[in-house]
Amino acid sequence: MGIVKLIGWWTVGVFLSITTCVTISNVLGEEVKQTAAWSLSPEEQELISVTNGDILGERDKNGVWDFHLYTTDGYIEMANGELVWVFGYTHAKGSFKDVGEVTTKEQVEQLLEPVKVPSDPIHLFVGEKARITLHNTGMHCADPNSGINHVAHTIHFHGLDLTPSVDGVPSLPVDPVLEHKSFTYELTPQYEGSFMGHCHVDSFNHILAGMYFPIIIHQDRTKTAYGYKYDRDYTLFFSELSATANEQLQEAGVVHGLQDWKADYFLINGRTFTDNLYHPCSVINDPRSRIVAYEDETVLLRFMAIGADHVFAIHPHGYHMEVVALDGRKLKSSYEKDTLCITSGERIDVLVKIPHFASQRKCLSCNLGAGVTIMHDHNLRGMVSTGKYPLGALTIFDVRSKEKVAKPDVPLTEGKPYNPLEH
Ligand SMILES: [Cu+2]
Repeated sequence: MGIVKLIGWWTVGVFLSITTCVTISNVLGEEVKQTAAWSLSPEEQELISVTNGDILGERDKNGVWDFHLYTTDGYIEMANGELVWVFGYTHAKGSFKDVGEVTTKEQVEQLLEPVKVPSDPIHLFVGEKARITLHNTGMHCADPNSGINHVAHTIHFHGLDLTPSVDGVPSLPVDPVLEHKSFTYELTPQYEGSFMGHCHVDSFNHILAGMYFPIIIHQDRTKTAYGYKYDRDYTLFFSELSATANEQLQEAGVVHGLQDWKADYFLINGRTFTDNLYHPCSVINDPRSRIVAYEDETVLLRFMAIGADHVFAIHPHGYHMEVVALDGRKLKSSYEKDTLCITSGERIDVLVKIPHFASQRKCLSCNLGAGVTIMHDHNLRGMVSTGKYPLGALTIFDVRSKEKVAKPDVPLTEGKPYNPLEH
């Protein structure tokens, strides 16, 4: 009962009757369309399956992976309708290609994807060299008199064991990337695992304003991590965001009383849950964050977190998680948890084994059948954004029965014709 109280009976009902039928099919349809639009080669298509649909860098004739990241600012829309000014990394539309130096707001809008928090993951491979070029396009939506204009940025590759020249700490020994300048970081990953990139200039303000992204390093082209096989792979980045502090940076360039910094939003992959299940900005309408899996499958979840002081306590209903790696290193022996604390800078990789459910019962918050269960921050501060509950770090396991896949010609009991995009 306590579980149901957490999100309310109304939400339970709507979950079961609407979400899995309508909203999810729309999102999956969009994913397929997007992949088609990229016109990928068969090899690239295979890699996209390893990266769970995330786009890859370009590969030059010597096999070196090439990424071009651009720093810029802009607005992200939250599920409560608020537009929050952020700055962070982005890339060319639909790719990590080099589109030259970008210096004006018009060029940003024409050539680059809108800024996201966190920005898109970078996928690398062990032993394969990567060149990551950072371009600083400047700020384009800040007050002309704000001190945030013209600031420099870097990329710190958090968790990678690298030489100081590519460590991204300003002037140790490489100067940060000034406005309208660029710098190329070259590295060859040694270890597979889950890592993150973030700016290291004025770190408190730049990171918390939005300058961070996941880095996933694969051992090979198969769906394995740390020697474990998995069927599906989700990266869930938990973070804090203060619209109030960001607004002060946008207007003045300094945050007044930094010791009182407080998160207005607690995010999973840049979004909050909201009781409007149709809202396109909700965490469960993000295919990167809604955990879709079928019976008998093994799901790899890569948790990572960044923030000022919040400790997220990740709690999935209906499943225990097998912790297989901490901070990008395989554990000598795995262990099981159903509540996992994670704080700024940490990465925790877990496997969730979805049982073969004998029944077709749909159930919220129990493991009696395929269906929807929630996973949320049990440190309940993280379930309250802008003073409202449950506007916070909550997503769902959307577990589907294999029976429906095995019999595509049999209409579902709801009377709808079978649509592979829906199931
Ligand atoms: Cu920066």
